[in-house]
Amino acid sequence: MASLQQKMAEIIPAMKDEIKSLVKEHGDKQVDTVTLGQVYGGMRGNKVMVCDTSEVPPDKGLIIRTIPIADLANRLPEEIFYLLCVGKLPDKQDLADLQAEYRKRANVPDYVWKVLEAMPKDSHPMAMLDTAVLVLERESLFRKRYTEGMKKDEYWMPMLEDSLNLLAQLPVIAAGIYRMRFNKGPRIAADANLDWGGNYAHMLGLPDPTGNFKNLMRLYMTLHCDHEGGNVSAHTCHCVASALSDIYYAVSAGLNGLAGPLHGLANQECLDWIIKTIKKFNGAPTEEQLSKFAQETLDSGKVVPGYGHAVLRITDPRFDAFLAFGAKVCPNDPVYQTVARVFKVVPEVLKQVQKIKDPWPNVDAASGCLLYHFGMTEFDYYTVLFSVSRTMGMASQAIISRAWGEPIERPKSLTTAKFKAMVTK
Ligand code: CMX
Repeated sequence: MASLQQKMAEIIPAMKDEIKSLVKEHGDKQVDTVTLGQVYGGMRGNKVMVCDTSEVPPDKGLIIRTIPIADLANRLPEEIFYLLCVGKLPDKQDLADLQAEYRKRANVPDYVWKVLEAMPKDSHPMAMLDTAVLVLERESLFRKRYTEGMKKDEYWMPMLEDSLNLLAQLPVIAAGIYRMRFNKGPRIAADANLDWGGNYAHMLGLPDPTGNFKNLMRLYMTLHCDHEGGNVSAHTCHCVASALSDIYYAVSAGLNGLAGPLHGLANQECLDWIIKTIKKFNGAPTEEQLSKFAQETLDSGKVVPGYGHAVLRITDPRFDAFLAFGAKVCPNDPVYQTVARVFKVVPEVLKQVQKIKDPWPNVDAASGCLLYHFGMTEFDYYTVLFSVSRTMGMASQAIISRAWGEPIERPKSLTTAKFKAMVTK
């Protein structure tokens, strides 16, 4: 057994005992109340899920286990996956072992490419990625072992094996989709000397004479890894996995949610918005012009993409990390400068709209301009990058849920007539 599997095997029994006795001793205690407004308002703020990999306090932003994301920005994504699963950062040997596991498992079956090639040429890259993950379900060790009658205590082990296989293959598939969908030429083979994020950048095939595109990919993969349990992709993955569906079914479902414009697709919308302003004003717009353009966007009934959040009430620390990276590598790029200028004016515009609870930028507001700087101008692809990273969070959450034996999710729904009767009697 390799070290991640070993480490998880060491910590899981205590975690299970803790949850079991917590629920046994305090299972009848109230932890939240639900208002009718929340029922009709997307369950915003209802504390009804468990997620031990990360949390997002509204005034702090993402914390992985106990470490704020800002303190992890220089870590490799492999280290982050280990941290998500185990609760501690890996040492040098643990990291090398995990990287070796990824290398060993990175071969993508031929039938995946055949299915992708058969899809219409103008398919959205997210539809291609989600399809590829679903097609790979054929490989699921969990499903095989479950059919053979494995014991409940062992469920998490093939979930971890499947997750490692999926994570090893995702950058290969995602880079292949980029090259196929945007006519970039044949697929590029992995470089055995590179780390997971660096290899993804390498296989995308964009020119990278300084190595900074690889650094951006490492940062990108680290920053997007997880965002607690209630966001659409994590929640969907969680719900599907609770039926004991394997990780391929569950992650593919979660990624379908990430493809929505109010969630992961916002990064492509955001850069589109920025480029539109640059085109409209023939170059990087002034603060006054941006302020006016933001107001026009609101007046036309659209959202300003990249701003606002269902949970956060501060500037997203992941946005800060991207902005700091841009200040180092491309401070004079007009698209980067526009993003930085938008940050100065848009919160003030959004603050004037009473209903908007969070006028601050989220992660999607800054990532696109950096991709654009390095020559990745195909906006439709951006959410695929987000997906490769977010699979770490979805997979680690699913492995942990299966390890403590989380039951199938089944909240209760009522008709509007029943709710009406409840609140008006
Ligand atoms: N521009 C315009 N209006 C906005 C807004 C924005 N950036 N952010 C919120 N609002 C509006 C909402 O649309 C909502 O209007 P209605 O009541 O008319 O429907 C109102 O303000 C209240 O919304 P809220 O409670 O502040 O925010 P929600 O929790 O409902 O929504 C989010 C959160 C992210 C969907 C919303 O802020 C938004 O649409 N932002 C732009 C899209 C975006 O950047 N999404 C990416 C989020 C990060 C991610 O998940 O990847």
